[in-house]
Amino acid sequence: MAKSPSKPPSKRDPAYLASQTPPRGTDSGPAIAPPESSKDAAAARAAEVNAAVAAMPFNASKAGEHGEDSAQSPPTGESVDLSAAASGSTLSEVNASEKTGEPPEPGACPGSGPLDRVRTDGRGEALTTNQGVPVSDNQNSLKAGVRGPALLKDFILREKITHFDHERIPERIVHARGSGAHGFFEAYESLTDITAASLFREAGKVTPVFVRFSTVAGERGSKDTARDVRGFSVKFYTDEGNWDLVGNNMPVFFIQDAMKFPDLIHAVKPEPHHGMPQAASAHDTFWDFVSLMPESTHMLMWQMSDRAIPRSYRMMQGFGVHTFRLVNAEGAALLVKFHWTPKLGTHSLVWDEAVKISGADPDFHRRDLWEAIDGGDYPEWELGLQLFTEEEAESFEFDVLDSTKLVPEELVPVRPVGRLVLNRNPDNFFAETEQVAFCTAHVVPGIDFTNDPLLAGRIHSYIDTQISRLGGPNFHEIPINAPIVPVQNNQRDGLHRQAIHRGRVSYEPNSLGGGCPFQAGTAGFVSFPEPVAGTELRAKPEKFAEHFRQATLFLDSQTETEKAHIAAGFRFELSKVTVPAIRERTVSMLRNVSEELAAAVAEGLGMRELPEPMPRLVEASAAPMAPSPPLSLMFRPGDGGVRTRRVAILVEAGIDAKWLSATHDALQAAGAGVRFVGTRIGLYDSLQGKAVDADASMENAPSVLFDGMIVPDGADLLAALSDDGRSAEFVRDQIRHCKTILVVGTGADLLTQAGLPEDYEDPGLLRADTGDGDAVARFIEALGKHRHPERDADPPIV
Ligand code: HDE
Repeated sequence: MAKSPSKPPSKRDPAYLASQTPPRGTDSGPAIAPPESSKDAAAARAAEVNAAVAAMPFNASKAGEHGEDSAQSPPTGESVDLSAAASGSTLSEVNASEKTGEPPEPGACPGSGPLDRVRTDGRGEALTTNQGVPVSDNQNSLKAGVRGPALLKDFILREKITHFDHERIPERIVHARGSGAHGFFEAYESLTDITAASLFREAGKVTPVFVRFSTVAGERGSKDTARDVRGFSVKFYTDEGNWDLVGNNMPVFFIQDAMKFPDLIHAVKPEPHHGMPQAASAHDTFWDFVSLMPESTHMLMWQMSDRAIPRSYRMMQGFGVHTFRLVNAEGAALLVKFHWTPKLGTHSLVWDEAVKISGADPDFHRRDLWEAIDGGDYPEWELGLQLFTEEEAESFEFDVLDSTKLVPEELVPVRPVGRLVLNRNPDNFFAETEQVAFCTAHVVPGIDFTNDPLLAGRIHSYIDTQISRLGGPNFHEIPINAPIVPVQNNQRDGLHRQAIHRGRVSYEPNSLGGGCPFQAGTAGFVSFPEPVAGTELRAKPEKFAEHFRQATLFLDSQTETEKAHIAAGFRFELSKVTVPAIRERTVSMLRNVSEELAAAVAEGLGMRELPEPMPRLVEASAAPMAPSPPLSLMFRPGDGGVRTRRVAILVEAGIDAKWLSATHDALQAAGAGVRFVGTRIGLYDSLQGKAVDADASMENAPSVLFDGMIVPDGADLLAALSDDGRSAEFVRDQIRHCKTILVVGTGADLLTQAGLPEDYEDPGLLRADTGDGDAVARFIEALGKHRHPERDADPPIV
């Protein structure tokens, strides 16, 4: 709110003075301010500052600081327009140089601009030191004679080595392994009736985002395909500041209270005595902990399911997990759960495949995301909201503040409100993906918290962890973290400060700085006025004590194949446990979810008898919850297309080049990524005489890296492939992992070599002759199904 300074009374008028010295000092000063019309720059500044200060004879905002009403409509702070001279640190700022530049425009904050302000490009440039000194020789250190000692004064060598010595920063304590990309969020419609959040203000509104996907337990260099929860963090750079939705690919969590998070993570991380296993929950300490924490049962169902081994980051859902609150401009609020739904559908790996991929390509998910975006296949998700009132929440049989529970879609449908598209890979992994700092405390007007006790701990933890990870309190200034709107406040100093704040005011209220930056009042973030009353205590609400009904709901909502994979997941993990009593305790917990599941796991572990069911805190109610189909991975098959699906065509000498290029072109036209896989890479003579160039080999690109494969026709080709034992193995893994296989003519022989009975059939196994014009179309259709559960068997058929 700008207003003009009022005129001082006449006896204070400089005209009243006989004489005065110009105000030059940084201490002491005259009794009467100099005239505003003064030609002397210092005097004019003193006059303007005095007038601005006089314009605020008292703090007019004070009256608005008290009482409940003012909490909901805090006053906007007073402010006065000041010239550059009056608001600056020094009159000498007019002496611009190539380094200082000109004084800024009012409100300037270049640290918040687009990233091009820091993007660096070395094209056509010579090498320099960090001080910009051109480097004449980047090969040799400075020595006394060619065989003489290196000299301490070699500042170029020392700068280079010193910087190198400090290139690493601490990795994230959880979610250390991850990959990120830029993109945008586009709102489908105006949600102003529900939330004041500016990103939902109108249909078509576009907000830039940075998204990071991650695993939880592994270290920064660990494999991508570990069985684990995946992080799904979205930083929205809204025009009212940054909003971070830091979610996971599963809608529930292991624990209910932040107090238990360090225990959970200590249990799942490599065991402290020998530092093993890496990126795996299949070990004693994890199962010891979770089997003593029955509230984790529901999450364990998700974690043992194929959700924990996604095919791609692009093919998994995301969830905000906690119940949040949306608040509109009138202050009316609704509770909300956030859902991300991938356009490509939800698809997963199978365990044997995930294990092999982790050897073949530990960067499997990182590569997949990067290649899809670079290839123009921009991954897309739809944001959905489950909206409900406090009264509705009261009526649910579970507590919406309990993060081990989800709100079934049958109870509250998911309303689609916008789409997220990732269309820009980062330029620099460290500067962007590694340094991005997500934080659940980063909310914007219109989005608020609830009292979920897990969320409370997160609101503290994320900022706190960045301070040690990113080296101080100014991590918000790192370009990837800076908002796109100006940052204006009185926080100052600290390690690595980038902003150079003009002026001498770093407090509020002030009048010396014209009151700026002033408090935004109702235009700012106003916390939702949730009534709070209660006794200080450490306890949980009663409804938190029910631990098994939603675990059963999840299991009952799965297809038979998914159920079998869940049982196999428990079997594998518990088989890695060394202490039988931990296995037994876990199985006793599973008896409260499903007798069938507990029996299957016990059988798989060779247990002779089932342990007693774990005592429940709440008696099982008679009727289980009705299955919720959206909880199955199969519920979202995607559009059935094959875009970005990877197909291997085996090649060897004697390949029919004409057939090969027609097949390749048809697959590529459908959007699939095709590789010619030979027994080695390089050139092979085709039937037509011309060479075919294999860009991959069975050694460098094994079968697990492909969603489907084709074995071409040809006696010579078959003979050459059959000489290499890896050919049958290549086919065997495709069979075992229920992938789409097309064998043309003699190619069928490799199926037999892989151990498949000759009369075996299923919808994913296609046989054709070279002349069969329909074969590729049938292959593409089958490939669109992702996988063929009809072939799934435990133990596998080959
Ligand atoms: Fe996190 N979590 N977390 N978490 N979390 C971190 O913050 C924490 C929780 C999640 O891509 C850390 O910047 C506590 C639930 C993701 O950079 C740390 C609690 C959910 C990421 C932290 C939780 C998550 C993190 C480590 C219990 C799903 C990766 C580095 C009170 C909704 C963000 C960092 C990225 C990262 C603490 C529980 C998701 C230590 C204390 C529940 C996706 O601050």
